[in-house]
Amino acid sequence: MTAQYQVQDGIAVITLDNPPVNGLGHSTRLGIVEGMTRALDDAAVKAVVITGAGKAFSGGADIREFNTPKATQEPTLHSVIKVIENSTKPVVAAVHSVAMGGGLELALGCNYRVASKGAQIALPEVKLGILPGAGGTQRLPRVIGLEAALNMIVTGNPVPSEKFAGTKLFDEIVDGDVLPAAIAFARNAASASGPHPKVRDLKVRHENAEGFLAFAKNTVAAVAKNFPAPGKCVEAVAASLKPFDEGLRLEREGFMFLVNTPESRALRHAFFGERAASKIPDVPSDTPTRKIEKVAVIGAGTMGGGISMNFLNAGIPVIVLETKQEALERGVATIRRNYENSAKKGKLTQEKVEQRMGLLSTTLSYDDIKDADLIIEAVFEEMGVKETVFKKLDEVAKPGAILASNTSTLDVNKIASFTKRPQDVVGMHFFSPANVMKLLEVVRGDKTGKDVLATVMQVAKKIKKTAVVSGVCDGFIGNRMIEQYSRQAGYLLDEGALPEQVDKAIEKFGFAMGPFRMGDLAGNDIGWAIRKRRAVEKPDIQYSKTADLLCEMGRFGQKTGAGWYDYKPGDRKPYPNPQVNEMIVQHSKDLGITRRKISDEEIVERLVYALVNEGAKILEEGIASKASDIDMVYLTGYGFPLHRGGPMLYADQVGLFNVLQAMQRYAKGYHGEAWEPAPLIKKLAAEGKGFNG
Ligand code: T1G
Repeated sequence: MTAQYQVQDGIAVITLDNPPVNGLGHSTRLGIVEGMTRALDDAAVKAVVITGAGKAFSGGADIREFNTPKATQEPTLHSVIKVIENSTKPVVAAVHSVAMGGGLELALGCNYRVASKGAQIALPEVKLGILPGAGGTQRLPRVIGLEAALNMIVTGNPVPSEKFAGTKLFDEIVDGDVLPAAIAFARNAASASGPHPKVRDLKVRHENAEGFLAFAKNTVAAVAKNFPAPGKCVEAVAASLKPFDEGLRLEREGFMFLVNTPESRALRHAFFGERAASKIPDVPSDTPTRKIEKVAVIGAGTMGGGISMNFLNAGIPVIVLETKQEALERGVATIRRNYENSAKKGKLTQEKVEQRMGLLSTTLSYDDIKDADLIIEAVFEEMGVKETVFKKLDEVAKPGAILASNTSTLDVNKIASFTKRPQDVVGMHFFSPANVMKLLEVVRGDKTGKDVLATVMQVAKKIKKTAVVSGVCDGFIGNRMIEQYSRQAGYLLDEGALPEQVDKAIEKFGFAMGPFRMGDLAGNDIGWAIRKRRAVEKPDIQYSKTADLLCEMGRFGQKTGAGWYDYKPGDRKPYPNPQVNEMIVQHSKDLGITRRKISDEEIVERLVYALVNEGAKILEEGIASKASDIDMVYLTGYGFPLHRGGPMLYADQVGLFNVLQAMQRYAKGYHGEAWEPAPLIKKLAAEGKGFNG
């Protein structure tokens, strides 16, 4: 049983003990009921206290049980709470550290609640695409009021316990150890005559509930267009104005609807995917890590500056190395300007700006970075330049320093070979703007040490990045897959589509930005240079020539005010350009292609399945160790819609059999060679399985 029972001088203490966060899995729920039964059967026991071992009271229902028989196996959390509410002896929740989701609902089922100051209190179910399913939407409004409860449930955000002082949520809030206080409270309660209060007996009062709820419903509908849960949360909380059992029934209906939605599966997939990404199959979680107390960044350009900010934000000193003083000054000025802009928006205090800038130093000499624990180069993306830098680093960096390259496609093994310490070399591929994008691709060289990987994953968490380990290949995970996506986008133009139709179709699917708007933002000349390099290295890979023709027109994108679209100064809105569209139509003629009407569905299938197919190859080659890693790359680095869960989960939801059918259809069309299905897709489709099990 993952709940302990002991009696302390007439007070029974039930301790949830299901590491890491006392998730209310079936065995824990059983343990609580067994403990309650023992307490009620023992005449010497006058009251009961429920608390949690370790770092949480309870992090809520065990979300790993969702969509498995255990989730609904009795005693369900509802049944556990009913046992507590029917207790003839007072039950006190001793809440510390974290009480979230079902954990808070469990506490709300008790007669009394004592909390330690600073405990994080939340009903975060909405972030998993569901709603509090064990009475939270009915009991929370009864103890903190309709508006405060609705806000907590619709946002899912944690609130420190002391904010609820004076409400019926907590009868006492204590500094320090909550258990002794709760036991004393229970002893007092036991001496008082019953009946002891039940939250369900309280009434929700609001002077204009109807008006408030109508406003809330409209507000939520406006911002949650891809997610059904927030709207259902409003409906469930509105039911708290009805008799308790009716409200509970309506809450249950809402929960059962949401838990089976694809959006909830996507959100739960992302929740676990984020955590699973930090686990590297052959790197034990107790691998010793190196201390990182001083970071050096080589290059004060856009990437170097953004990279530096991540460490400054985490309170880690950074020294930036450049070759010219004016480059250093420009870089530092950009960093300061970014912080000042955040301060102007109220996101940062001026004191914090100065504190972070105070951690930044600069130099023109490699000698000044020799004591850095981690050195990240963000210099020009050309192997010769990398070679010069890493040979120099090999000379000056102290033994044990981690030498990281921010390269976005170059061979990290080759870069490591420029040093006598390949075990200390790793790729840390940040995404622009590096101080904003959450994704960090950690590129593992053949010789990269396991402790180096463990250290970089630890540092990534500290600088609030979602780190995903990639093997060495051209483009690692994200860029290798986007290559195939871009190829299909170009082919669609050759066959009959125009940029605006392609972008609109995939943005309707949920992407933040379609391929042509993205090209204009990133710079079409970057892809142009890569295609020229590829033409030499991989002549068999064909692309639509339209992107090259566009660059030959000097239309590099927003930076030149014109790309696939036109742009007006100060306006990032894309305006279709007749000459570009004429060029595309003319190119089809030059190819002898009779342009055809292409459906939005085909556009979405070809762009997304191109990602899926390449992702499957990346999995087969071991470049990525799990499908959820690929999904995390796309959710955090490429604007893939969160409500779809990432390309690999989306393919699972469509069904790999159907994905394969579509790919085989496209294989008969224009440049069908691009649709050779990855063997893994054929295998899983034949077995009726998905990438994520
Ligand atoms: N179930 C199962 N595992 C969980 C879990 C949960 N609820 N919460 C966390 N974990 C795992 C997590 O995967 C990781 O595992 C480890 O615990 C540490 O997590 C009926 C139905 C609690 C604030 O949404 O917000 O109750 O990677 O790295 O930073 O209405 O975890 O170590 O193997 O995040 O200290 C509602 C989700 C559930 C809370 C701790 N509850 N969790 O943060 O550690 S639905 C939640 C969190 C529900 C009821 C409904 C955080 C945390 P591993 P961590 P942390």
